[in-house]
Amino acid sequence: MRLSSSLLFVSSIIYANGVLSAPSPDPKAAWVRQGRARKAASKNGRRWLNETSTPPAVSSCSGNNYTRITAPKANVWGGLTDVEAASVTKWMFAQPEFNLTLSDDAGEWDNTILLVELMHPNKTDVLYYLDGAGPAPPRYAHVVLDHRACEDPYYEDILVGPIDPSGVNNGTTRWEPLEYPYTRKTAGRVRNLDADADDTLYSQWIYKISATISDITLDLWGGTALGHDNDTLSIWGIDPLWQDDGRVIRWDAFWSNSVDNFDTQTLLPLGLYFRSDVTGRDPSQWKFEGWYYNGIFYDTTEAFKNAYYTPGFAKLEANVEGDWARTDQNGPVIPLDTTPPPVSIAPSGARFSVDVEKKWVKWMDFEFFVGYQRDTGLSLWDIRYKGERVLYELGLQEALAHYAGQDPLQSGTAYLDTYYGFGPYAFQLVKGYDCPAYATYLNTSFYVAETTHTHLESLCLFEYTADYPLQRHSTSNYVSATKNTYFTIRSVSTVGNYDYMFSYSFYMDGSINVEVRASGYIQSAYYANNDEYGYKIHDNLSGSMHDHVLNFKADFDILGTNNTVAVVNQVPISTTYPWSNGKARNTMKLEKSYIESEDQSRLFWGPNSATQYSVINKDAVNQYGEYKGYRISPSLGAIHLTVEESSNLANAARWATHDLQITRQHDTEPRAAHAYNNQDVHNPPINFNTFFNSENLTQTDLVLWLNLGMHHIPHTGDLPNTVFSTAHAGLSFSPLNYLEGDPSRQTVNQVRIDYGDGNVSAVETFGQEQGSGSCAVEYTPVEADLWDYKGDVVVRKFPFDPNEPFYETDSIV
Ligand SMILES: *[C@@H]1O[C@H](CO)[C@@H](O)[C@H](O)[C@H]1NC(C)=O
Ligand SMILES: *[C@@H]1O[C@H](CO)[C@@H](O)[C@H](O)[C@H]1NC(C)=O
Ligand SMILES: *[C@@H]1O[C@H](CO)[C@@H](O)[C@H](O)[C@H]1NC(C)=O
Ligand SMILES: *[C@@H]1O[C@H](CO)[C@@H](O)[C@H](O)[C@H]1NC(C)=O
Ligand SMILES: *[C@@H]1O[C@H](CO)[C@@H](O)[C@H](O)[C@H]1NC(C)=O
Ligand SMILES: *[C@@H]1O[C@H](CO)[C@@H](O)[C@H](O)[C@H]1NC(C)=O
Ligand SMILES: *[C@@H]1O[C@H](CO)[C@@H](O)[C@H](O)[C@H]1NC(C)=O
Ligand SMILES: *[C@@H]1O[C@H](CO)[C@@H](O)[C@H](O)[C@H]1NC(C)=O
Ligand SMILES: *[C@@H]1O[C@H](CO)[C@@H](O)[C@H](O)[C@H]1NC(C)=O
Ligand SMILES: *[C@@H]1O[C@H](CO)[C@@H](O)[C@H](O)[C@H]1NC(C)=O
Ligand SMILES: *[C@@H]1O[C@H](CO)[C@@H](O)[C@H](O)[C@H]1NC(C)=O
Ligand SMILES: [Cu+2]
Repeated sequence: MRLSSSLLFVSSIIYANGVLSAPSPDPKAAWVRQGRARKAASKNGRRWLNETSTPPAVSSCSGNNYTRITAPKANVWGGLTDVEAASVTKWMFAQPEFNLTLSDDAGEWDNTILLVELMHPNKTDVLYYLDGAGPAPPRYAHVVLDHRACEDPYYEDILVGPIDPSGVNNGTTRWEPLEYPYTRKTAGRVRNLDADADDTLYSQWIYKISATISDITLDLWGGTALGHDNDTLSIWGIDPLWQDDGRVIRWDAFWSNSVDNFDTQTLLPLGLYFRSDVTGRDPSQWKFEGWYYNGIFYDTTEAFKNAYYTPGFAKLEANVEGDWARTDQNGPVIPLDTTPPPVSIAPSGARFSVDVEKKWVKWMDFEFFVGYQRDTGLSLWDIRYKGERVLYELGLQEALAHYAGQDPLQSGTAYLDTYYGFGPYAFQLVKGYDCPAYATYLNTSFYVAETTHTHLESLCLFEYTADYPLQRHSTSNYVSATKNTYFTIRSVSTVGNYDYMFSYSFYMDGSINVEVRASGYIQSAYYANNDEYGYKIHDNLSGSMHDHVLNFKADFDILGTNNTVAVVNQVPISTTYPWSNGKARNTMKLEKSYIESEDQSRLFWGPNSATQYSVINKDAVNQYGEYKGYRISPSLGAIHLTVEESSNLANAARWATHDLQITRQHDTEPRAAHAYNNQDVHNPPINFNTFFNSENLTQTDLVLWLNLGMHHIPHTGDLPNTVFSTAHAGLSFSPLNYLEGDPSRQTVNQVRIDYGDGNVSAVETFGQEQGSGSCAVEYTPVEADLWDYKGDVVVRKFPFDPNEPFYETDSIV
């Protein structure tokens, strides 16, 4: 669910301001509404930062004692400074052509700024800066405007700059439409379907329809959805809206409200749906188009009512909240479960180094910059291993949750989550639960409605020692084993009902893992007639099958930018050998080839894991004549979308059709998807298909686009929440003939025990420091410092007000 109201904080602000809490298809507009509501909210309950300024206690076991370092170069992906963001915002308001209204004051027919963030510079310029003698690339802001003061509302991406360190410069700063990173060439503009059906008008529309059958909703479920505070039902619907034949069609459904603070609504479908044609901004032109109930479509309310009041009409039962839907402890306590489980500690504190300001991290032989954006959240840049760049860029591009079902709501749901954004929903992490308590936590920031929100401690960095060794070997006279200590950077984004955990991990053998896990509430379906689309998981509930597909960009640079993708296939053969007496031997061999061009670069992992793909550099040959490279392997859940030619998505998610896709790097193709692809699915701002135009992929700069995900068929174990243990997907990048041997031999965190005749003759620990790093462990099983959990810090940018930060947490409800 991305659309419904609930009892969370945001909707209470909206209620407080008297704005309807109805289905918001538009989170960016929701920000605007919140902006408008902010004054009301501040009266009751805004917490100022100065009220809770107790510094968190830092124990010596904490990861907070990482070594402070200074990055050798600027972080050109690190975001705008407060001064830059404030000056760009001020400059925007000074340009008459934008006709901007402050978000706090804006209505549905005013132009506002939705986003001000750093525009990533072109790779060409960055490499010149990082590797050559070039200057730091000039800084530009990416600004997104919401043009609503017109009949045909549209979003507009523009570029503003260059920006001096002290802010925009009145003399040299210009703006221009941002077009080059998008495949659609319409001056950075895409229509705004959300303004078409703006919230207030749309709420009025659905409640008017709901009112025509309130006799039925009262009879079936004892409640109504009329936009009143005492509603016990909610109405919300599909995303994206249907966009065929020049019409904009919505399907909406009735849901039971949760009866407490638990976010249970997506488990409470009621099985009644209605269709509206909401084309255009004039509600007098909108059309109600019918009801769908228990397998029958009624094209008028009259037809539905006639049927309903005909004796024998089958009335379906409601799904209602109970403990089955709540996440608190439930069921008999398991013996010994009340005693604290084992925990990991870091006896030497943090064994890594961070430049907090430039967001540059070094652990063992790895180093990288951290980037952060509204659409895609965390990304890693200039990842180097042993001083050599391995990846220029690694990060999420888009996340799709494509549902299917007999009913129009499930069938019409195909969330493209960067529309909502991963940046704004990466909340403060829970110490000791989301990450080890000793982890280092960093803040992230994003722009919304003339303010910058900061999510405190929303990135965590930590080392962890796995419960299995990286290496071991036993003989009759010695045993050798190596600790498997790795380093992880992690964030969690809660996009509506679902929580996505992203982890990038680095290992002593030179490998890098990308993992995504999903938890939170499923979006379920009404059970009736849906058994081909899910399991029955509660009284009247279907799990509602769906595919999660998450696209990652991996811009490899193996010992330079000129790389090639090698394919090594293991194949069964029957062949004779000079020594086989002319008799065929049934055996296997390797077939080696290369991906030559973009005509053959949209790939699947292949059956039986028999195909190995790697990025190699043909100009980097090792001492044995093999090409140096990194192998790309799925560890679990490397999938693509099951649906072919999706009716919901058309061209909006062409990246989802394969497992692994390779293109030639272009500064004009920085991202696989655009946050507004769902606004025009037939002609989206970025159509990934158009990246493939037969370009040669031999020894050139390559980008890999890799899909991870889950074919999720929720079962009873998904209630109340999906669990991270099974909803898990991962990829591994590992050195291939890249180094002379296994680099993990360098670690001293290994042991060799010589033994014989029942006696140990030697224990070799290779210089591990005995007795050092013994911090005082004061372990408090029920973590007292969880009381430090705070939420977002907000700083106003226009007017710029750096000295009055306040707390305010927003979620999609
Ligand atoms: C904190 O700052 C706000 C804004 O400046 C002010 O209204 C409030 O009174 C301050 N609170 C305390 C406890 O000083
Ligand atoms: C630009 O110049 C005008 C007048 O010279 C000044 O009022 C304004 O504050 C300047 N804007 C910025 C962003 O510096
Ligand atoms: C500017 O926006 C306002 C609404 O905020 C609108 O009434 C007005 O017509 C717009 N002006 C122009 C020149 O488009
Ligand atoms: C980035 O590269 C594109 C394509 O070459 C070019 O159009 C654009 O102006 C460049 N952007 C900057 C900020 O240099
Ligand atoms: C719900 O609220 C509406 C409007 O405030 C009121 O007319 C109605 O009687 C209330 N219904 C119930 C069941 O309390
Ligand atoms: C971190 O704390 C541990 C334990 O007190 C200490 O051994 C280590 O030297 C500290 N590291 C840094 C970088 O200060
Ligand atoms: C995170 O933000 C808080 C509040 O602004 C600040 O005190 C803290 O130093 C920041 N942490 C880091 C690591 O920058
Ligand atoms: C719905 O749940 C009720 C019990 O709450 C049960 O009696 C009924 O059979 C269920 N309906 C279906 C279609 O399974
Ligand atoms: C990459 O290869 C092209 C031609 O194949 C060559 O012109 C270019 O110099 C190479 N680039 C690098 C960085 O070696
Ligand atoms: C790609 O370029 C390489 C090197 O220039 C060349 O040998 C090869 O034939 C080209 N491949 C295709 C499919 O054009
Ligand atoms: C272990 O070594 C000691 C002397 O080094 C010897 O006396 C003893 O027999 C050995 N133990 C076994 C079980 O062989
Ligand atoms: Cu799922």
